[in-house]
Amino acid sequence: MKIKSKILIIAGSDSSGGAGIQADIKTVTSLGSYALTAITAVTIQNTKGVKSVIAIPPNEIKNQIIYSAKDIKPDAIKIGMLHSKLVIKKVLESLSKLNIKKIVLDPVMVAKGGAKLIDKEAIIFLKKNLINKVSLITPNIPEAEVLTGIKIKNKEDMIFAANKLINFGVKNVLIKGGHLNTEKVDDVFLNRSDFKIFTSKRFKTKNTHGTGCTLSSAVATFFSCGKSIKKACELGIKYVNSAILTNPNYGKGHGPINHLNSIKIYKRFK
Ligand code: PXL
Repeated sequence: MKIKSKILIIAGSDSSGGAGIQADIKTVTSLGSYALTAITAVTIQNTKGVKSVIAIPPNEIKNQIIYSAKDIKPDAIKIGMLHSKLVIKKVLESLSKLNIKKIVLDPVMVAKGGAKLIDKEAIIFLKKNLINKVSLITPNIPEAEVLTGIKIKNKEDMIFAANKLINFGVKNVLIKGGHLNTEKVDDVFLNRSDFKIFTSKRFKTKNTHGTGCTLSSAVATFFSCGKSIKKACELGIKYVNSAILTNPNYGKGHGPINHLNSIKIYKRFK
């Protein structure tokens, strides 16, 4: 198979392999594209929770981005865990040197078990300086609440919050409804001229670790290949749903999803 596009992933490492940069690389690869990476932090974790977070020096994050992406030019960028204001500053400096238009930001804040992956000062800085410079942001309900100050209890609140984010200067937003206690899952997509609610079946499983990372990487990949941002969201949601449905049930806590759901292995490698 010919490689379709190149994606630069800027995110944290998850040693359990289900979320973070591991989920991102698996997603980009399983959807037929090439992944290059800049690691922002190393988390030590398993399916039961995060044991520790080790920060990579901000300048080294910038160096990873520039040194690799100046050589192999990405078609799109996916940004995940950015834990401090200085890290965000260095990422912004790097982006201004690369001139890549397609950027998807997953405003990662808290891991599944509740561990904080970003500090307060960084959230304020991200809201002011980063969310309006990317193509799309993909907050979940708690992240959308923090970014907007709106308490989100239902679909109408999600739409209200999405509008507020657009008024902040965000180009496209996809608020993911998985955290609401609803029978089906509604994800709200909005920009200045378009609005769409993607409704999915809710799967009864604890194995949803890394769904946010996976979705934003999938959207970045489809977007990089020429799909519209809305279509890329639709296809990304489809990929994640299929990955949840076929999850391998690994570990004793919140297990990973099946990133390989899109892959067929040639007979000659069996
Ligand atoms: O799902 C958010 C997330 C992002 N990045 C890293 C993570 C997690 C959740 O565990 O570990 C590195």
